Amino acid sequence: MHELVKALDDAKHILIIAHINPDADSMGSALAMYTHVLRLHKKVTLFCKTEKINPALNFLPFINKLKYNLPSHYDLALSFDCGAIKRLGVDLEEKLVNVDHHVSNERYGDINLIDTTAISTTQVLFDFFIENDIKLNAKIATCLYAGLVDDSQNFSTDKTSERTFLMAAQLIKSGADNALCVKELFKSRSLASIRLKAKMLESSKLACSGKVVSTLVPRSFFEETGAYEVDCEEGLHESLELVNVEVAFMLRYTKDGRIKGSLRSKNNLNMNKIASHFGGGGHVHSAGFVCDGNSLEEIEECVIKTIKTIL
Ligand SMILES: [Mn+2]
Repeated sequence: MHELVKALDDAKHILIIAHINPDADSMGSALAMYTHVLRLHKKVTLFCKTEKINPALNFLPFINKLKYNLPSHYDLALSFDCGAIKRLGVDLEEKLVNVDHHVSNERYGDINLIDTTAISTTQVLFDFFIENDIKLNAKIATCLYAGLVDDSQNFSTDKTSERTFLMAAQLIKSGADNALCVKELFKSRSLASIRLKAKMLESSKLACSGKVVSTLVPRSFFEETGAYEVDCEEGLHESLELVNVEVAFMLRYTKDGRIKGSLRSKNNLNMNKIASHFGGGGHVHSAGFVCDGNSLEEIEECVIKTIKTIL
């Protein structure tokens, strides 16, 4: 029997955790497992440290069950899509299962279900369900599909492969709602988010003979537009589409005054390596970090210097 199947069998109260500022992959995989555990008639708690999650995720089944405080007792915890344990935002004492696909994963779990070749954490979980004859229902399929479609950017990233489409086909067959996922994750936006993107693109600068584009996002951009933090992702993705650009990065302040960097690349330029230089990590094409600095400009200079070493 798979060690995770046994752990789920043995547990009485299961804690399911999505990482800080969860995306559709983290929340989708967490909710797919949540839905499965409900079928096992076990006590289950869904937890995330972030209280204001991206409203685009509100369509996911059972998202209304999300709790922001840890239960006083549980005997098994599972984390989803979280490469570094500090991104869970809590200290855990019980047995921990780490389900993920980041190359930078720290293998912090008592059980580590990690496949760095998977395009999404929902793909890691999908494989686990299939290999262990765990039946998918429409709710589970939609949750898994949400992570797949979001991490592959609607089937457009370099990692998109036959395996991606085979999984998609099987999920659709099981009742996944493609139209709903695509509408909520890619085709719904606020005017505030479009105004934020305009400001971002206006302030973007090219470096390294046009191979690098950097965008600094001061707090005032959010205040002036009313956009959410998560809304700046799209401007970053679009800046990577510029001809000749191979690396796009963005810097902004976190709520506690630190500096958050997000890096995206083409041509297999390793962003995990750049992010790890600043104490972060992630994937080859997509990585991030949080560091301290006097200004966005100061960190921008350091990041460009570090990127130059791999161009
Ligand atoms: Mn992911």
